[in-house]
This record gives sequence, structure tokens and C-alpha cells, in this order.
Amino acid sequence: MTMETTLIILKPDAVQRGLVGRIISRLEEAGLRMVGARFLQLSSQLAERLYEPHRGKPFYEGLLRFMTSSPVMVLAVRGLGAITICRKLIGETFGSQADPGTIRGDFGLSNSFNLVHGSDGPDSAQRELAIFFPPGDLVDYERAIESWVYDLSSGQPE
Ligand code: 3AN
Repeated sequence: MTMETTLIILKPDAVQRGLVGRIISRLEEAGLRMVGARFLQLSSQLAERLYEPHRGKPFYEGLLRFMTSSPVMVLAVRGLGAITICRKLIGETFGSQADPGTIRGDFGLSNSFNLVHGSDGPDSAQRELAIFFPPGDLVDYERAIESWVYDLSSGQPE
């Protein structure tokens, strides 16, 4: 596994329902490290950039309306294999199908209001992070607990 950074968005329903802290806790408790954060209401332009790959799909217009309807919390999250790990922590796309134990499975029921976005691969992570965090904006730092989150005895985190 390699050290990765992924884009996580706590969507308008997460903010309105007061779940921001609990969802961030899920990521922190797993050992992931936050390296960027922004709280903002998405403009149409930003939402269109983010969801460019979905342009033209039946749910696209509704998705843009939802994502611009209220503020969101945008996070850059770092860890070994962070992209896949975050997708697993988030759960299946539709809240109604997401397993218990996942964020979507534990906190939601709706298919369109599904609380969290997480980049689905290295290319989308890079593209999506660049939308919200200009070069140099992410904050790299050492955590005191790092050697308990990862086995560092080989010199590489494992
Ligand atoms: P995920 O967020 O699990 O990666 P994607 O990338 O397939 O899901 O879809 C992006 C977003 O579009 C989803 N988070 C969800 O909000 C919305 N979406 C996807 N498929 C549908 C659908 N069939 N109906 C309504 N919204 C959808």
C-alpha cells in the first residue's frame, strides 16, 4: 500500500443533520490523518467541476441542486491506501444498500442524500483535490501517535 491523499466531502445532509463531528471521528478513529479542510457552500461552477464525470446522467441535475443547497465540509485525508479505505468506511453509494458499520449504513437511509463523497481512485483523487486545495495548501505534519497507528519498525509504515 502507498501513502495516499483522498478528497472527502461531508455533504449538505451531513452538515444539516449535525453529523460532521461524528463522521470525521470515524475517519480519525481509523487512524487517517486530516491534511486539509474547508467549510463552504459550493457554487454551481465548483459542483459542476466536481461532478464533471457524471454530466448528462439522469441524476446529474438533482445531484448539483443537492450539493449546492447548503454548506459542505471538504477534507483532504491521508493514510496508507486512504482512497480504498475511505470508500470502505463510507459504504455503498445508496444509503439503503450500505452495510451497517459503514458511515452511509449507520447514519442514512436515502439513496440520493448519502452524506459523504469519497474519491473513487488515484486519478479522481488528484483531480478532485486540485479543485479545492491549490498546490501547497495541504498541511503535512508529524503526529505523535504515528508509531502506534502504523508499525514503523521496518522504516516504512506498515
Ligand atoms: P459514490 O459517491 O459512491 O462514488 P458515484 O460516484 O457513482 O457514487 O456517484 C456520485 C454521486 O452521485 C453519488 N454520491 C450519489 O450522490 C449520486 N448518485 C449516483 N447514482 C445515483 C442515482 N442512480 N440516483 C441518484 N443519485 C445518484
